Amino acid sequence: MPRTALRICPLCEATCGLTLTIDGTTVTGARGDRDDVFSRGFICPKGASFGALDADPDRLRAPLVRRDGHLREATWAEAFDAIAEAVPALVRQHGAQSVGVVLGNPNVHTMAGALYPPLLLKALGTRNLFTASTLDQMPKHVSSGLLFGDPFAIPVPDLDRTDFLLLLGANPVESNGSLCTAPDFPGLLKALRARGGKLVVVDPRRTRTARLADRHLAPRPGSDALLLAALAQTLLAEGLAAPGALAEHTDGLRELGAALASFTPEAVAPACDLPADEIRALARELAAAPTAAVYGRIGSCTVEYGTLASWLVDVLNILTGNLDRPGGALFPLPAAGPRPRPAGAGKGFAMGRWHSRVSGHPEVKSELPTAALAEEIETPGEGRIRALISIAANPVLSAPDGRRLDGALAGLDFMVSVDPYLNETSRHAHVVLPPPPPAQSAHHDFAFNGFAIRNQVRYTRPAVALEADRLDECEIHARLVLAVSGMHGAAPSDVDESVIRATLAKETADPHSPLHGEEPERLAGLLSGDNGPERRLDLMLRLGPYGDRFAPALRADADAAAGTGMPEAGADGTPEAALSLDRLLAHPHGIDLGPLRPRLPGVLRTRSGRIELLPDPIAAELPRLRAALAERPAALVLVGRRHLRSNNSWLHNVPALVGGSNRCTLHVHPHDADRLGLTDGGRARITADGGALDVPVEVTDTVRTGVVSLPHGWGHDRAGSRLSVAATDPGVNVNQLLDGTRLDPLSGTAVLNGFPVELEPLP
Ligand SMILES: Nc1nc2c(c(=O)[nH]1)N[C@H]1C(S)=C(S)[C@@H](COP(=O)(O)OP(=O)(O)OC[C@H]3O[C@@H](n4cnc5c(=O)[nH]c(N)nc54)[C@H](O)[C@@H]3O)O[C@H]1N2
Ligand SMILES: Nc1nc2c(c(=O)[nH]1)N[C@H]1C(S)=C(S)[C@@H](COP(=O)(O)OP(=O)(O)OC[C@H]3O[C@@H](n4cnc5c(=O)[nH]c(N)nc54)[C@H](O)[C@@H]3O)O[C@H]1N2
Ligand code: SF4
Ligand SMILES: [Mo]
Repeated sequence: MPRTALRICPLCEATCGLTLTIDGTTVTGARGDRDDVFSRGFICPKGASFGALDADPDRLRAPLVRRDGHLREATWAEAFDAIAEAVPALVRQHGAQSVGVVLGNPNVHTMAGALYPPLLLKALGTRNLFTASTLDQMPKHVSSGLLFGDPFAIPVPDLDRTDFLLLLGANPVESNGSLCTAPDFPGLLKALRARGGKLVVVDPRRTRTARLADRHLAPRPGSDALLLAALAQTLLAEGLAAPGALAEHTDGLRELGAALASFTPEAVAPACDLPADEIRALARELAAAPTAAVYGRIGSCTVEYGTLASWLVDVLNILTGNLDRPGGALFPLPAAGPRPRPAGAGKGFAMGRWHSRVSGHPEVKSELPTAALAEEIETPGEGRIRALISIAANPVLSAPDGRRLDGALAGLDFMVSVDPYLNETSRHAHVVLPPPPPAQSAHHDFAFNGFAIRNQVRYTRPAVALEADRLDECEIHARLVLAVSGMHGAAPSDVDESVIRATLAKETADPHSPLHGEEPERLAGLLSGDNGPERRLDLMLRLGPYGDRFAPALRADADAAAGTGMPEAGADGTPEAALSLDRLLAHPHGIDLGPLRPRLPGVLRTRSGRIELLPDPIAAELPRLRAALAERPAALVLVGRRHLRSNNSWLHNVPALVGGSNRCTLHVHPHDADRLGLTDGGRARITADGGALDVPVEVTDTVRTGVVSLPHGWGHDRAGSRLSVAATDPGVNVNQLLDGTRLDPLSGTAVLNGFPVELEPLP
């Protein structure tokens, strides 16, 4: 008899609740869970293919260990023995920096990826950390770090209530949103318009999102910072800036006017290739909207002035008084996150505390640019990376100059990949540790609840029991931590228990905590959960903003002993919000914690305890932006694109998700095609800093003139991978066009959009 089970979808940031149909141990279907408190039944084609992805025959079933140059199946014990033998020895001989760590995107989609990498890094003591952030949202972390003192204090647009949404460089109808977790983003945009709100989309392509908009502006790629600066300048110059209550928490309002004075609409219009009148009109509309939110993503981050653009997004939210108010952009309060702290001065946000060895890139958030990984492996000298631990990452396709990185990985002394596939990156590993298919994993969104448009909390236990000979990914990570830290063979639960003890020791020592003076050991004994990760989730929920803080158990004891009650728990003071794992398990479709609420000034961790509107590193970047006004733009630049049925580099192996319009083709505007002698269905050679690619051409006016578009995550033609479906239509790796030198300097983020290319027809 088929049964059903719930599973939060891990395939994009929307985190939809799915109802899986399961026959035996096979997922035979997936539909949206109509009772999910957040997604209410929404599903997209990726979620609907959950079963096919889960059962992909190319998924690795057992660990692989390299012997005599060949990767062969091995037992888990053999795999971890190999790691415990190699890594500590390398560290002893060459130091902690000789081990690099790469963390890829799916780490934010697994519980393991949230709970263990910090422990792994601590155990290794390496500063050579590279993540997907420097191919993605690092500019936003930097701008939030500088403005608010906390790189994770990222305001999200209040899609449910806003009257005006200005959306730049994002295509949520295909991506389903990012740094804005909102199931059915397309439906929310339609609802916004249906209630009389306005949507303005800024994108050099007429995307499916742009087609939903009241207005679509198609500027020259890379010019968002200029456009946004001109919007801010207009507000300030025309007396339209109205920060309202924010003013009392904000420094630098007066200085901002002078800093942006030269970015008038007329000054930026040629570089943006937009009429000055239209920029001015947009600024006035933004100011006039009862509530409004400005939101920028990939197309405004992975560009030359990504940090400035990210900063200006929030400058506009502040100048219009929309930051931290309903209908504007608000700070979420996730259930498993820290409790809000009292307002006051914080430690501030420091960058550049150390630098990369070869090119001297400043660290940001303890990370170095992923674009610099290859040179850190290749360049001889003290501190060279000799071993790499890659978790859920495929930088050979996702980062600039994959060919160089491919070569560099091949030269490593030792490499571990935690990955379900043998792909372009993991094929270089000496040990591959495959996590189980997603139906066999529990799920909670530690990362995305912090960016969700509604506070809510959900947890799903494994929908299918873990197969024999499989290890849960949390256990894989825990064993990895033990293997590199000289504790090989200890129980993986020791890793979790030591975190629990350390957290409780800190909590009970805190005089402001209601748990001050309690016995950590006793509290640990009160935790529920079937395993280490569940116990840690229980702890985080109970200590979190809506947590019960152990009140029921302690109150029962206290009442019995002395009759003194514990303080009421929960953000809204109601026992209903008193969260714990047990409470969550009793609500399989999740618990709604309400709309986002204002959180200022409590979120601020700057040294001043105020919003620092014009921080020094930003002010120092503005002259560079000003200089861009005089630069002659390249004749042809490239931007990316995402397809609804794709996900970065790893979903091309599911037959239902590839083919049709999801192909690796170059979009070229008809005028450019005519000018260059290109034809629809023909082929072209595209050349840039990092190399040349031969690509099929699709002539379409959905891309503006002077811009071509090629998706990323393709190029599945390397020997030694095991991706049989993807290999039949491999596509090309767009990132081969880059040599890794183009970075947004403040954040170390690779410029993946708006770089110059040349194009010629192929016979
Ligand atoms: N040109 C260009 N390049 C880009 C982008 C772009 O827009 N344009 N986008 C960038 C962005 S935003 C990102 S986030 C990066 C993403 O790039 P990466 O961080 O490299 O992530 P993916 O390409 O998604 O590869 C994910 C890897 O994780 C593995 N995996 C899948 N599920 C699991 C799991 O449950 N556990 C584990 N351990 N592994 C798993 C997959 O097999 C795959 O090897 O790409 C970036 N690269
Ligand atoms: N289907 C699908 N969904 C995904 C992913 C996927 O690969 N496929 N990846 C996931 C990940 S890791 C992420 S980070 C998110 C990203 O989610 P989004 O930020 O929505 O990313 P994209 O869909 O790439 O949209 C970026 C848009 O920016 C435009 N653009 C390029 N350059 C510029 C510019 O200079 N200025 C402006 N204004 N626009 C520009 C591009 O034309 C493109 O339409 O999506 C996530 N969801
Ligand atoms: S929108 Fe994202 S989370 Fe929802 S079903 Fe699709 S891939 Fe899964
Ligand atoms: Mo991403």
